[in-house]
Amino acid sequence: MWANKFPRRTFLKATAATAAAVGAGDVFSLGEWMKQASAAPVTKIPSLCETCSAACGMWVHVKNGRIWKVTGQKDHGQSKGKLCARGHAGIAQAYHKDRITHPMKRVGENDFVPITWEQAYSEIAAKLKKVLQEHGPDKVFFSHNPRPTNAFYWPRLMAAVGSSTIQSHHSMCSTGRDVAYKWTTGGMATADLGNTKYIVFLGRNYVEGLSPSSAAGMEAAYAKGTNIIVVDPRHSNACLFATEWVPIRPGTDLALLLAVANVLIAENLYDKEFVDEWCVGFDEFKKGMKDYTPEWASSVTDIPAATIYAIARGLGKNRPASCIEQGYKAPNGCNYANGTQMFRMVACVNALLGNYGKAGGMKFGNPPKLGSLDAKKHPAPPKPKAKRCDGVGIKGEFPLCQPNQGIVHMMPQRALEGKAKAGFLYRINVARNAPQPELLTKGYKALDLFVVCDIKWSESAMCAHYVLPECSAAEREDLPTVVGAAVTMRTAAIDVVHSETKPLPEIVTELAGHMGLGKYFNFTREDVAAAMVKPLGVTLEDLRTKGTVKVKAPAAKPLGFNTKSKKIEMYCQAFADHGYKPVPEWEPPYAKADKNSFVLIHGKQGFLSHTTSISDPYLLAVAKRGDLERLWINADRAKKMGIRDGDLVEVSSPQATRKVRVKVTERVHPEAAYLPAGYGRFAPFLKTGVGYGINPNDFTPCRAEAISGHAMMMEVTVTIRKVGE
Ligand SMILES: Nc1nc2c(c(=O)[nH]1)N[C@H]1C(S)=C(S)[C@@H](COP(=O)(O)OP(=O)(O)OC[C@H]3O[C@@H](n4cnc5c(=O)[nH]c(N)nc54)[C@H](O)[C@@H]3O)O[C@H]1N2
Ligand SMILES: Nc1nc2c(c(=O)[nH]1)N[C@H]1C(S)=C(S)[C@@H](COP(=O)(O)OP(=O)(O)OC[C@H]3O[C@@H](n4cnc5c(=O)[nH]c(N)nc54)[C@H](O)[C@@H]3O)O[C@H]1N2
Ligand code: SF4
Ligand SMILES: [Mo]
Repeated sequence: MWANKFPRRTFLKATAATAAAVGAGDVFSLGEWMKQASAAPVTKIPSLCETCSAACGMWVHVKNGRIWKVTGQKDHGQSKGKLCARGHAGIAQAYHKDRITHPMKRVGENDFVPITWEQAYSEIAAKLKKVLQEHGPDKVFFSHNPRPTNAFYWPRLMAAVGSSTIQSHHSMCSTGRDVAYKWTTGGMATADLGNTKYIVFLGRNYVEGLSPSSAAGMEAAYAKGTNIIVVDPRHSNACLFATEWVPIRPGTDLALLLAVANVLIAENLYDKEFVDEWCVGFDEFKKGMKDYTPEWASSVTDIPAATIYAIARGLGKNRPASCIEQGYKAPNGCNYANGTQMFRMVACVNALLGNYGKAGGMKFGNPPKLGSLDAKKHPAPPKPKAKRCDGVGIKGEFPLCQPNQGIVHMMPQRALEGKAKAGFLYRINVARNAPQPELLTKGYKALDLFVVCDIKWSESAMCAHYVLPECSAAEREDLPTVVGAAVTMRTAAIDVVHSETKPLPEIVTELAGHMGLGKYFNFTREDVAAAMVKPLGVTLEDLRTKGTVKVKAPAAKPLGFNTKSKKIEMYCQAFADHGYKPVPEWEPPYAKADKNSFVLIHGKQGFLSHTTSISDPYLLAVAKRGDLERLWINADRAKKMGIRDGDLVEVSSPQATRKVRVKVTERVHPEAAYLPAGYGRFAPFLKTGVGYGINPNDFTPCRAEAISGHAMMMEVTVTIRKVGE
């Protein structure tokens, strides 16, 4: 790029000078420099990809102190030797134009000034103390996308402050699923795809919502003839490896599962012994399923009754090597009003198949256990007693939501209601990734203190009083973690690119010091890391050279369920106690299309992570080349509306109106319009990808589902009309 800015006359002069210098035997020539630079040795440093939660093991190849390329670690269970496009591109974040290079203080609308770390810490500490004095720790919250290092440091600081509102990103991701499993099976079991004979995916898309190993696993299962049923209103790329695509009306998977249970029971295809031994409440459950026939479900789901019978019988006849895959975000992790009960049904249908702990069924993980700091030498702060400010665990609000997940997307609303006063965000961009960004932005700005720690500018950072710049993944060593029966750790591949950025452990420790809470941080990150790996017989040096180190798998645990009854709760007493239906019943989604409207669904594209990677110039180029930002609408409906492929349309809901081009296709249910999820950023400080494509969250109101509190991100109908250029 520099050559573009190089005036031609200077360039000619420089070339002549270089030629003369080379003639005189001087090594200073561009050609010589390039030869030396490319011949420079390459060092391979183990790291972990930070671009999505799969955290694949990678080797960073470093040449002349700069990142040259990355490759996947073979021994790491997520990457298995490969990385996806996002991983290859994401490592370049270190050099990204949108990096935050100094601690910043907001002095006006979209107006920030750089300050010193010392000033940032002192001012944050003073303001936080004021909030604590005036309102107590009940009104302080912390939200993050948990990774090993921040999951250790930030909650410890929050506990020291006395706050108990610690939230992960899950209310925008999988809280519906996680709450349902917690109260039904005591935790999440995962499908044994390699050994199953018949598997049903409910929207879950291993090929686009991916890790390299998930996509490869699905391909391998398909190649060996596994029956793979993909239920999705959209023909997603997972259908490449599906025996059958079953299009479904958005938000109605619950009805499908009620009918599958009905058939398994009515046709005696369920595993009676397993149910007798391991389930509670089967009689009530059986009674509850009685009227949910496939004929009934067909009218709700728009799936032919014959297909529903075929799915139920396919599952029943192949049990226990058959299952409903556990799901993630799709379709109900956080997407529809009936999400939590839908996932209760996934757990219950798997129970009817008696597949828990069996080959080809559902298996619980048994990870090796990491150690922790010696509590005598390094006393942890006492467990905070403060009331949470997101309503979690509170009777009448969200008593059954996971306390380690919380309800992150409702905090701006709670700030507007005066229920929250100070907030800290780490590695999370709620203002863009949750519904109704305008409201979120307004709410965050209403806080007395709002601090965001990120590596790049984001929509959330734009709302903050203080922005703390972390150094990027390639520039830091982090705490170890386990993956399968192995330990893995990120190590620093390059020096920090911007000298004023810091790794998180330093930031938290120094901030704690300014709060007068330094006694809870009397250790280094290395001390913590060493304590974590010690019981597994691994050293930090092992990890720094090998990246991922296999350890002995813990002895297999006998089958068991971590619920109150120690069984699978087909009838859930806790649900009954809190006024929720103890046996799942049909509840329609809020959003229903009519002849003038569509339910707006969305989903991942394999080369983008949420909305962040569209700011990568290479991935943006891929999107632009393939017109991949388009809204999908069904060909028949498009024809009736006079809309042709490539037309510009206006999409409207009560929350927003946006313009986008359409992809007219047979690959989407007539009542759904599908928007790829990774577009439409608006933070004014971003230099790449801003304003390209549109974000589904703009259309959806910000609300919390009744049981688990998730964001119901697909509960919205939109109208679509063709507009001129
Ligand atoms: N490329 C990429 N991969 C990722 C990520 C990423 O950002 N990018 N993020 C990671 C994360 S955090 C997550 S949570 C996972 C998410 O992984 P998934 O849950 O597999 O992915 P999504 O794309 O969110 O799922 C949306 C799918 O649900 C379908 N769908 C919509 N409504 C319904 C419905 O009513 N019923 C059914 N059956 N299907 C429906 C959509 O058409 C779409 O295909 O992906 C992970 N992997
Ligand atoms: N439109 C849309 N909305 C979505 C989704 C979507 O695909 N599209 N996906 C949904 C799902 S499944 C999820 S899980 C959530 C995810 O939502 P988030 O948890 O917000 O995840 P990301 O968008 O990946 O990243 C958030 C922020 O982390 C910052 N970051 C990256 N690396 C680092 C680092 O090393 N240190 C620090 N301090 N910051 C870093 C990024 O710059 C970014 O601003 O979004 C949900 N919402
Ligand atoms: S799946 Fe891709 S983006 Fe996610 S961690 Fe692995 S390489 Fe990185
Ligand atoms: Mo997610």
